[in-house]
Amino acid sequence: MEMTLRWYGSKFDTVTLKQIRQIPGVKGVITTLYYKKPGEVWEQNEIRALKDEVEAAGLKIAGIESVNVSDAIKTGSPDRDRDIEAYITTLENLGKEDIHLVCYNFMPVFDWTRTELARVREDGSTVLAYTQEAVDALDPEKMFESIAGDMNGTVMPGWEPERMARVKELFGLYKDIDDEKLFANLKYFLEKIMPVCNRYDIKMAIHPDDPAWSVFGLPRIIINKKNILRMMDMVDDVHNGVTFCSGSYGTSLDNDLPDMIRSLKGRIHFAHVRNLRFNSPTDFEEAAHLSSDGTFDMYEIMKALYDIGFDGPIRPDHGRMIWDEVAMPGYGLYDRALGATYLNGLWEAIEKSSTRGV
Ligand SMILES: [Mn+2]
Repeated sequence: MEMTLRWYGSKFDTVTLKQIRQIPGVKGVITTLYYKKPGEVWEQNEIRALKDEVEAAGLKIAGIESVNVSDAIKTGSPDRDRDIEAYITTLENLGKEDIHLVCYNFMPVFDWTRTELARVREDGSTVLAYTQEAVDALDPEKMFESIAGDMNGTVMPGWEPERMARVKELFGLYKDIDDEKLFANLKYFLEKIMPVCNRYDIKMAIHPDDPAWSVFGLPRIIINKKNILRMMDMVDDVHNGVTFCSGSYGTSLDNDLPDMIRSLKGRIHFAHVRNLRFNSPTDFEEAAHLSSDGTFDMYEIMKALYDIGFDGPIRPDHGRMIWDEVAMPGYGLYDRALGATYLNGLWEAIEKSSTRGV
């Protein structure tokens, strides 16, 4: 595996490339053109400029997170072919710049959903948290307002103010979309982009829905082993793959994470590894990466990735806010650096004990 850190670009991120370069073992970033709207083409010169900036800092672009998929594609509206054409051009331009991994998601209306962005833990750190009770009590149109004040002046992916101003309209677009239609629209999209992915060897890595169940009555399909295997089968091409995000699949305690990893051998192109602590099955908070701080056995997760021969980029995911850092919730430097170091330590131990037969 290749340890990386997500980076939003110098205009949007509080963390610098220099800081990332100084985290032991981190050689690459997972980045994006954060200002691009779904449906817009990423021009090759824009990608090149981003690449030059990353390389000048002694790092490489290990992959893109994300090239966002438009609502027209997700809902299968008449405009979708135009947006798919733009997506294909973007993939072509990424391929020409030697970038071979693209993370994306197929979540309707909301990206990942949390009800608190700064829950205070017993050690004074703050974390993102979710309670189903809070969601049930909330008007979805007020969701944005309820969390906007906690973003520390940043714009969180999927929670752009201009998008959230259209929430009512977005709900309208999805009113006739159920799980089956969403699966069909995903299949249509994947079949259209597979030729360009094959031509440039671009691995598409779908990010799971978070949380892994329906919120506000919207369909959610990338949530469990059954559905993700269905997706792998419906477009059976190695370039149709998965971002294995332990924190997102892990929101459902029915998901056996190491078992899911083993069942996706050869199709996991990117891994997000983080821990959650469950206070009840419907109340979880994002813990430190360390196994004992949360609910997941992080050794078993890393061991499963090792056992299937995972060799793609991996990154620590949302971190706690610690040491008085002010950053995008989940995306500060300090706790993610601790996470990277811990995951590197687990990997080294697994690798050495496997190859030495101890
Ligand atoms: Mn993730």
